[in-house]
Amino acid sequence: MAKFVTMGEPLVVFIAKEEGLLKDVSLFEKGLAGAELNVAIGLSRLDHQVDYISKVGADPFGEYIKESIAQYQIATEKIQMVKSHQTGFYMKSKVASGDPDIAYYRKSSAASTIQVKDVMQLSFQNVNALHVTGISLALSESILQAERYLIKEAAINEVPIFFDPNLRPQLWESEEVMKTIINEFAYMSDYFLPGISEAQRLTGLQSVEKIAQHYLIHGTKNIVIKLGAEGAYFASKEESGTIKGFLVKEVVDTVGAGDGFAVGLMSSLLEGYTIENAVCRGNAIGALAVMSEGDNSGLPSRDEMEAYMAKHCK
Ligand code: KDG
Repeated sequence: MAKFVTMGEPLVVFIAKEEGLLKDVSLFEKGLAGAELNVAIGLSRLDHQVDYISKVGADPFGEYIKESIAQYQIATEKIQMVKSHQTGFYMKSKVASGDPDIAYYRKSSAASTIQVKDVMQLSFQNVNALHVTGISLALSESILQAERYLIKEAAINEVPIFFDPNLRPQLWESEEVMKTIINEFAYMSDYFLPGISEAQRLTGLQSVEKIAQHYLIHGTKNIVIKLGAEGAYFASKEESGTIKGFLVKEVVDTVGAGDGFAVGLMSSLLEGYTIENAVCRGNAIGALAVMSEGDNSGLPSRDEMEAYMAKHCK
């Protein structure tokens, strides 16, 4: 099994149990969230090893996150608990269709204080892949520098970099800064995993072929563009193609679908499967993720994943 490294902000999520505006909802369920943590949980459910680097506050949310992570068999040694800053959280509405409303409470959170010195001891020996998302890049200058340090070290050590832009415009100071920094990381990545609307926003281009060409010319080695229910398009200098998506009868919650896709794609590639299988596994886990309301509660075990994929993937 492979060893992955990821770094980011874990959040507590309060999931509305009734429809309506967040300000009006009184019943919420507590859960674990954070894009990189969702990915770590998904990989660990498939029996891969994950080093998750983060910081939480020395508060009840931080304790809840650390204890829950340990239950998923994810190592917690690289999660620091600090007294100086609090753990972030967010609220998520319940909707009949489309994306839910969200409200963040994460400014100056503990994770936003991650800095280069927190990751300098990390060894890339025996690491098989680095996972990075655009959410961390938006949190603060210090975590941005730490992510830059990680991708440079990964490149030096020839460890493949998987980068999901996870655009969160509300976390960035401006659209221009967001596009510039996200594209800087995209051009350095071995696998860049945008959704189609994210890729269009980042490049101003419309078709998957033109978008792929743009990134491949700028240095991205492989691009996989998520097309929602349509599946996903992949391209490298050598090959390209589209892999059909899975039919989901009832979408419960779209948050976390992209993380599920990343889990499927990365785990399959690192297990030695083809890009076609990897994209199909990504589509499968993305579909499973939207069928449940938690940000990571739909991520499958290996048996569940295999049973679901059997009907559709080669
Ligand atoms: O990808 C899912 C994440 O969006 C969610 O778990 C919360 O990390 C989060 C964020 O910043 O939106």
